Amino acid sequence: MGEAAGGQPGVGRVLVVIPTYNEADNVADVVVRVRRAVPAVDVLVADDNSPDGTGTLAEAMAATDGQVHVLHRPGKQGLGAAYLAGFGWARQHGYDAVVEMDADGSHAPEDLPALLAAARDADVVIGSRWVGGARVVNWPWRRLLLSRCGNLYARMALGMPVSDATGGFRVYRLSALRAMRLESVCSQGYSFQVELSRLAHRAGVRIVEVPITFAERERGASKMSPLIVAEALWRITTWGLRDRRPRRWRRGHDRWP
Ligand SMILES: Nc1nc2c(ncn2[C@@H]2O[C@H](COP(=O)(O)OP(=O)(O)OP(=O)(O)O)[C@@H](O)[C@H]2O)c(=O)[nH]1
Ligand SMILES: [Mg+2]
Repeated sequence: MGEAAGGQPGVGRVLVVIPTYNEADNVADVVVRVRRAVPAVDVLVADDNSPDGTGTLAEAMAATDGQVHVLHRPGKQGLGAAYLAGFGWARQHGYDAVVEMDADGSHAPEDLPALLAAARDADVVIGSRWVGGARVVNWPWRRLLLSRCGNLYARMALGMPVSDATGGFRVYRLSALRAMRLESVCSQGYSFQVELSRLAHRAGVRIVEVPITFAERERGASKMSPLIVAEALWRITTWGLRDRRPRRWRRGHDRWP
């Protein structure tokens, strides 16, 4: 696996997992920028058989760069399923940490060195839009409001000291993912990020937030939908109610580890 064999100091071998669905206009740019920003990391594009040929483009990059890999999945199954498959691939291939990152340019690969530096003293690093020093560029006010309110609700309902529980630019140590018991994960859309924040908090792993510059996607179509927002609201409410119940009422996998 090329330079990645040596890995990141204090973190080990890192795999950047980039889920894609119809990101033909973005995938090459983001992969090149990741490889340039941190040459030692490997990249896995987890593509859900995008009709626009994103998977084929990623395959072409993999053919010329031994640190780029592609996981072809049979069809669109949601962000959560693509990430779980990517995490499984990382475990099988002996990585020590995974990075979650969108393909649409919203997450700047140039912020990756700061996230990986923070991972030296943490199990989970969240690239945060809502801590001091962060910037959100070109987001319409409706999206800003949705993100601020969604995060406020998640923090209150779940009692988590996390400012950006919905953000999808993160580093997880594999040891943390093991402690978080991902077998119980049920989210399809971006409530996946909230669900993993909750599992990390409950597992008691070290979580730190690092400010990032987040930008609105410039090319390609968003996969955000009212259904995804509804799923997040519904799940956060359910988890919040469940977490408040006395421990003896909870079913098996919901007990504290
Ligand atoms: N493999 C896979 N990737 C997906 C799926 N849905 C979304 N993605 C990818 O997940 C990342 C985030 O999706 P976006 O559409 O940008 O969603 P978002 O960032 O919440 O919404 P915007 O702010 O509107 O961009 C992108 O890289 C998408 O291509 C899916 O079903 N399967
Ligand atoms: Mg996006």
